[in-house]
Amino acid sequence: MREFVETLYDSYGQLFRVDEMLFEDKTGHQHLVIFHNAAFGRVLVLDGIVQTTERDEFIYHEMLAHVPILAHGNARDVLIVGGGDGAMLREVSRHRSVERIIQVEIDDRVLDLCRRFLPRHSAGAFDDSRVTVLIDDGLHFLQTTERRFDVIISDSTDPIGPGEALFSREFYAACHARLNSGGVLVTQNGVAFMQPEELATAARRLAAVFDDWHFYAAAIPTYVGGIMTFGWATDDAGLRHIGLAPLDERFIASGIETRYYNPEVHRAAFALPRHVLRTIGKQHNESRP
Ligand code: AG3
Repeated sequence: MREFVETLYDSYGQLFRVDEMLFEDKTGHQHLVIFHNAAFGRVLVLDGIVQTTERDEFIYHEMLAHVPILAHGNARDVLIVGGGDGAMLREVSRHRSVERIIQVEIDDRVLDLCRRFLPRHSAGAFDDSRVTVLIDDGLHFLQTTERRFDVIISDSTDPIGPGEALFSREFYAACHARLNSGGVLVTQNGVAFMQPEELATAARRLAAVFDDWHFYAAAIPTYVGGIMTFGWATDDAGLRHIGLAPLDERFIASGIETRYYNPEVHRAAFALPRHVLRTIGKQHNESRP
């Protein structure tokens, strides 16, 4: 393979030059490819869809980890569903105030191969004593565990293949049931311009389960087609409207160095363009509490 063409969309996509093919195989769950590209570094592809690259992964992982944890302000128990490359775990574990992190990943081969070929993603986070990694289906785990969490992060693939269950009403309901009061769920919901139906479906399902829900956004170069939206769901409406002052205070106290996240970006990310609002069935951004 000298070039990789992403197959997510029928009539539009992105092409990478494969400068070095590092690994290609079928795991029990999905087709996995890791290659090197001069512009993006190492690239992980699952079932023909780019999951993460060394160059731009920080945007996605910082926004899915720091926004909920800093908005919450007192997160001790964090659950990561999916995220086998380990970068979400790396960002979550930067919060010294988090006491326990459980990661549930369905595909153990993704974990092993990413530790081997994408070591900068996890950057040692799997060795953190606060971390427990379970190989399980995320929905099954949530429906059977007795644990509760302050923050749940769904770091999934698209709703095709093994990731599909992580976009179901049952999954959102199971997350809701396992959140402590004041807890928050964040989810990966694809590129709004290219995947409006997926987004609209997620909005309806989150709305059916949580008192307060919205989406927030970031542009990630290798999730092509415009801004990606992240789901935000909680029963505590105040979390979404947290002011700059407390965020600044928490962010500084955390001592975390970021490359994308800052409190202004955090707040601004919840301001959605009108076509996205229309897709999720809202009239306005509800940016004032
Ligand atoms: N999971 C999100 C991949 C989304 C790709 N989809 C897309 N472009 N619509 C990434 C896992 C990183 N830890």
